[in-house]
Amino acid sequence: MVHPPSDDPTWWRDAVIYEVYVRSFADGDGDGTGDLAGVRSRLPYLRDLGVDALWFTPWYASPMADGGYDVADYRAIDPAFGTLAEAEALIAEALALGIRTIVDVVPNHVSDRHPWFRAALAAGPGSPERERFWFHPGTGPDGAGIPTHWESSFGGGTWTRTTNPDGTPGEWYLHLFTTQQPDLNWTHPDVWAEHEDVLRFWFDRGVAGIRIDSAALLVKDPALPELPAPGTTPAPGGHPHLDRDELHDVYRAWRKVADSYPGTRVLVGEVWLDDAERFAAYLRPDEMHTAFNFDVMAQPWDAVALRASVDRTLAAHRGVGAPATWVLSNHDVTRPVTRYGRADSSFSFAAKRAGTPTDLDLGTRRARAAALLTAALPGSLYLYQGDELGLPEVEDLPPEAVQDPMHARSGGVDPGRDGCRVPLPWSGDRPPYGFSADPPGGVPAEPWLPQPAGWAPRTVAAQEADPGSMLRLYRDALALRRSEPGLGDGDLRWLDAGPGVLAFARGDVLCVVNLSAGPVALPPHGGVLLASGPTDGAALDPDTAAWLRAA
Ligand code: TEU
Repeated sequence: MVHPPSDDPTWWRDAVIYEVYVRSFADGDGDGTGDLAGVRSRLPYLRDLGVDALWFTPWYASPMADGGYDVADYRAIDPAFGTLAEAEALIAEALALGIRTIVDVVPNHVSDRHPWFRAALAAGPGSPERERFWFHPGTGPDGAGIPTHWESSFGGGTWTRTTNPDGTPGEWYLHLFTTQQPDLNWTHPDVWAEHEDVLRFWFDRGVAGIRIDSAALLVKDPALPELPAPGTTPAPGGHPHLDRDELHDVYRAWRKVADSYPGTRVLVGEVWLDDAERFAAYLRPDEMHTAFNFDVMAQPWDAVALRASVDRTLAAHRGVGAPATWVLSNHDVTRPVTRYGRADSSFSFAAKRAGTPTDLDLGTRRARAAALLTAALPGSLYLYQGDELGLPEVEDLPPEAVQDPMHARSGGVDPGRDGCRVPLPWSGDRPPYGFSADPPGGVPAEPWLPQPAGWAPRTVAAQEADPGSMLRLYRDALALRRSEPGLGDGDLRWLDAGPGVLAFARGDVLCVVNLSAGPVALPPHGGVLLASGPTDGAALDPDTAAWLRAA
């Protein structure tokens, strides 16, 4: 069934957006790394799943020091993934199947192999080339002290010292992430002009949106002050490198670029902020269209916490007229079936709970219920590849296979994020489970991260044949979401269903989620539309959700 994208200017307000982590989606040339040929070969799968748009994590030329979030050239596709011509073909083919494309732009930093950074290193201290970055002398008589004690969210410090052409130690440069990701200076006009041009480059190629990486980090206090003391909160907008007020001018300029194109081209921000009002400020009508709402993802499987999070989210968005987004996971966080099977099922980077026991059957039941909960909430929905297959986090990757820099930078303490990036299983009963096509006359290379034994029941082929599978649940849910006028954008009305139960009405669809320890009676209804587990229509088991026709 083809759903051509309408020219509806509000398409993004209720879109279902599927995140493609290109390296791990499908490998068309058999070298063990996912690529654009692989995605093109699997477009019918994405159409049948029922998604409206694809968000591609960075597919640009990159040394892959951070899985492509270290971009060396925004106007070229990394050779491991394919060519620009293939990207253009992919965008067109997806659109012909009714699927829009969103690309990822990483404005906080570039790769240390980017021509600007190479030129800056070559040109030396005091040069105009260095002004596009944050080069700074060190402290102390020999300049050996770091300019600030800011901490990287990847572990370790945020400054690396350069070496002068004569071999003596030189200036330091700022990188909030890895050493290979120097931060750009957003007070520099070149940085503004270059990014607006990159947006145009991709809008000209037909993309419908831009995902903005680390969107609240770009602007730094030029005085480079130390961080506020632990436990103290800086004045709003006054943190040295997070959520500074000047950021809003950047996104107003980007919005003008987006609005200059026909069809509605959208900006989606990756904005990690605890303060819902500060978060919503990025969604004012002349800034971004939407941003990832990580608040619900961070909550444990608990009715009170989840309801409070939904209410907080909806209230903050209402204030700016933007639709909420619902996000259960992405390529940075622990897979939901693993998270929800733990005694503490909340998520935070600081306390990644690898190694703590999980009950995957319980986690899977809850992740199924969470899928129906989030798909019924008002706004747009994000789905990370593999969650529709109920893949667990792979927590026993051999340390030598792990590539995520978070692992090495933490001295091996943080497991890193590769456990949710293992290549998808498509078919068959052993690795590579159809992930890699056979290269001409040969057998495929090993996948870039090893896939576990025992994933045969989790392949797409196995799940297509199983009416009780996660894949079939997602397909059914997304089809209903499309056909039910009450779902998608709009408002919700909470129903009183007793402690431990979330229940709300969306038009004439009711969503009931049982997070309590025992079965609960369903409210009066006119039929079960879909349920995440068995139900007789009268009661709902624990950790189960149902969509009902209102009575
Ligand atoms: O993630 C941003 C990111 O990891 C931080 O904002 C982090 O979440 C925060 O500090 C938590 O405290 C994006 C990408 O999604 C990720 O894959 C990249 O590694 C990162 O940016 C750097 O580009």
